[in-house]
Amino acid sequence: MTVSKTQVAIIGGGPSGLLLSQLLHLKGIETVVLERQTREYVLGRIRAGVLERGFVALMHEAQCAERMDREGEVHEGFVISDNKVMHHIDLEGLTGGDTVMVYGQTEVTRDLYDARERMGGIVIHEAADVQPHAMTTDAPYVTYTKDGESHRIDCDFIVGADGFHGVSRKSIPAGQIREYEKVYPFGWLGILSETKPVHDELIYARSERGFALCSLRSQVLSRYYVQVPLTDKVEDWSDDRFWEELKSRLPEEVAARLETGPSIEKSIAPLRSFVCEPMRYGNLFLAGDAAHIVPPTGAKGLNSAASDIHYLYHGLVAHYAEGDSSGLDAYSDTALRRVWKAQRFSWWMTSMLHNFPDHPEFDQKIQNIELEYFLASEAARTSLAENYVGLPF
Ligand code: FAS
Ligand code: PHB
Repeated sequence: MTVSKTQVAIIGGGPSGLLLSQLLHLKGIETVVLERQTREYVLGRIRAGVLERGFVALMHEAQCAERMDREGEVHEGFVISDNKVMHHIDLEGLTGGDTVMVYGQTEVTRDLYDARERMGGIVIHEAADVQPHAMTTDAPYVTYTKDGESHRIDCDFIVGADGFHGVSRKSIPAGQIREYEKVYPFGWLGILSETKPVHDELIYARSERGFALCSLRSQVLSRYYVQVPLTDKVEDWSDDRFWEELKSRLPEEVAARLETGPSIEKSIAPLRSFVCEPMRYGNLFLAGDAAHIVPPTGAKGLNSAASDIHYLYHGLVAHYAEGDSSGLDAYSDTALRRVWKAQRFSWWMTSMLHNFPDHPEFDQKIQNIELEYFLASEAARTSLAENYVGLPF
């Protein structure tokens, strides 16, 4: 077994782990990132598309924002289509100037990988059997295997940035954490197509046939979703069937100009809300999807990971630079306060825009009037807008 040492061992080479590694590096703090997949596999996953202003600021602080600023699209608003009537949500006007950046998670992750490589970062891919140890001692360590060789990394802190299905949260003794979960009775069927986006802003569509979302990655790459029953399988959905269903959920004038084409990615994601409390166990800190999951309706998944990383980064810098561990000690409570606000918004957007076929009639009536109220009230739209652009860190 080879033994090495670092200051912060990070499990997971997704956006959370890579962003933290990059930020800490710039402050002279050593990290090692252990990722079980190949870089190509990680970059092959199609996920988030909308970045809050806080995430954009962190990418600048990480010196990884150059391509995002060049190729990303700043969006000043989005559209809610309520039974085919379009309502513009003026994010910039309602928040006094705040906007969001449309730039895919795949590109964020690519930029972070490139920066880590450019700056000599240690990212170990295809690290198998990663396991945190001695988490409640002052000498925690992580073991893993690669190419048949066993390795151990001694460290001061371990960060579990290994997503919902990772090993970190599952390594915490059951009695030490509480888990909160809500599973929604439907999923999102998403496709990526090399077509011109149907609208210059995102369209969140509520229709009698179910929810749909029109998004984009660039002016030549579109991302679309439709709500589907949990029983559906991707193979049930030909491209033609997808396009017809999407059109049926959009206003006629939008459907008429929809450019269709072959899907270059097609997948169904289940929707769940999940939070693990606390987000710390001894010297193991959980961040991002390892600690919480939201339905993607409010575009808060990746953006909730960003605020975790912000708090953890500042806590670790204060610890190493000033011997002040108050940020680390407050991390879980501080992160969870913002996580739960993102949970609330994601649950609310999901509850308001999706069809719940098994809901009692009273709930259906409340859902209808909720959207009608929010679209008619400037105060309500302001609340929606300030959550969508991202609450302050
Ligand atoms: P990630 O899951 O991205 O990264 C964790 C990394 O850890 C992975 O690369 C994994 O391979 C690695 N790992 C796991 N176990 C390991 C182990 N034992 N050892 C070593 N490495 C291990 N958010 C949005 O805002 N909008 C969306 O539209 C959206 N769509 C999504 C669709 C899907 C199918 C999923 C799963 C998520 C989606 N999300 C979306 C949320 C998503 O963007 C996450 O919030 C984001 O990936 C969080 O990043 P990480 O915390 O880095 O976790
Ligand atoms: C996406 O572009 O993938 C996307 C955008 C906004 C969301 C969810 C997904 O709320």
